Amino acid sequence: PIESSRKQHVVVMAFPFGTHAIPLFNLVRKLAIAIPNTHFSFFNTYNSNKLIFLASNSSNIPSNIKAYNIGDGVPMNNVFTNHPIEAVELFVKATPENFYKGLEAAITEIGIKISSLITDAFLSFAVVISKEMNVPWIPVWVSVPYTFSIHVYIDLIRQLYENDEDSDSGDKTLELIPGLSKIHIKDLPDVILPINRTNLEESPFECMLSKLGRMLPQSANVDMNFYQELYPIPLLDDLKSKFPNLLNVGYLTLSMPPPPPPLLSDLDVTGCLSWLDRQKAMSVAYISFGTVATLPHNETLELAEAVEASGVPFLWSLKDKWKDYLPNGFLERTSMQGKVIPWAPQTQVLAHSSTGVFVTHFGSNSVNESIANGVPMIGRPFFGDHPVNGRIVEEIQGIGLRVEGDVLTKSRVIKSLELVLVHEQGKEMRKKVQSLKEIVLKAAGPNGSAAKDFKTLVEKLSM
Ligand code: U2F
Repeated sequence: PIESSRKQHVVVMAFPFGTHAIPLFNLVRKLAIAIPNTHFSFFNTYNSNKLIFLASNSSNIPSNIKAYNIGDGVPMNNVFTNHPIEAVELFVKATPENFYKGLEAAITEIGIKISSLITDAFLSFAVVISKEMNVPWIPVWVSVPYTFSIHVYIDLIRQLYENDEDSDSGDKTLELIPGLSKIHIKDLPDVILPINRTNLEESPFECMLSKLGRMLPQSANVDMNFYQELYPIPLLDDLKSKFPNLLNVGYLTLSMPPPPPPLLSDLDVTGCLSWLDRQKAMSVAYISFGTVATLPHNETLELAEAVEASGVPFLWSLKDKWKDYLPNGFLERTSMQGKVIPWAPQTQVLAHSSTGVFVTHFGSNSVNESIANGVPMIGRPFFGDHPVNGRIVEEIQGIGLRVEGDVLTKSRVIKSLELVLVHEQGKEMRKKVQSLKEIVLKAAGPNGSAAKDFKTLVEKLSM
């Protein structure tokens, strides 16, 4: 055994898609620093581990974390179609056997019995592993607590709405669920209600997610990528009554409080931060649709035309392979107005005083980062939790708007940009998001609720 002086052995299992593994890893890194005599085995696929370790500069990784690559389920010589969910389905089919293999390797190598199992909450089979090993299961919910609650209530929601054939049933709201009365049926992730999707048979991934509502209550603790102070009271009370050990450890893709400004040379490979330095305060539209969604060709055209016609300075994170979707001559014509870059240092961009609005897909981490930096949003949701997040931003928090019909057109984008950047309504949104930022800063401070909940987690793991 290589680590015999270490007392505890925490096994961590990641979900290697979207921006799930990074927040989980950031939590584990904080834990490893807080409990140096505990060993952390981090299981994730090779590709996702590669991304994390590139992003976090290996010298910053505590020595009591060891990463293991587990199988991604992709057959040899597999040719992917262009559908992002394909890799997810192959991975899910390979679970839990791929994780069991990792477990065997880690137990042999580390030589210490496992004391706790922390996993991405999506991995619902973890409850079985935790029972076999007689250790507590601690799921981490990366999305917002509202979607957590939707999964907890999946059976009730299905019972009430599954066979609802009313033509306006999508507009009904989840009145019966505490704190969710503004969420519409049509906002729900596809997996919740089969009427929302075209294929009636559940795929392996959907099957895994469908089980969550029954598995999560068997966990020891649930950790949220969220702050207790941001919940509507009915949602918090309800979840606390069902999950007395609910912990809100704060936004996990951000260092809170924010670190001092980075050395530009480290981060600003594209020059976007120094470009932002030259723009007027709160004038720039930052555009990014996250790591998974692809904006359709026609909407890319409409968005580009809108941005150009509006004259609003813009910074657009757009992968090189999608640049061909831009209108002819767009890059040349707008070279003084904005910048298109393949990847942005998003948290620094949102923290910059020139950024005035975030045009987003409403991915959970993006929304968190926008709130933490007090930036209002214009959103175009795609799938999963995006529509719920958009509803919260627009109707519950009032800190942004969802583009009409969830589809970008030139006129809708121009109208939305004007509304947020110029009109009184936009100023209201900014005020509200600024006050949420203040709440977050306080909650994330040394005496805030997130530090308290983190300490509780550390104590549980050290027992
Ligand atoms: C999946 O979401 P995504 O990965 O598409 O989106 P986010 O949760 O918003 O996370 C994107 C992250 O990538 C970073 C950004 C976020 O931390 O700061 N980023 C960046 O640094 N530079 C760029 O140019 C672009 C992005 C999924 F689609 C959603 O449904 C889920 O809500 C989400 C979390 O579960 O995972």
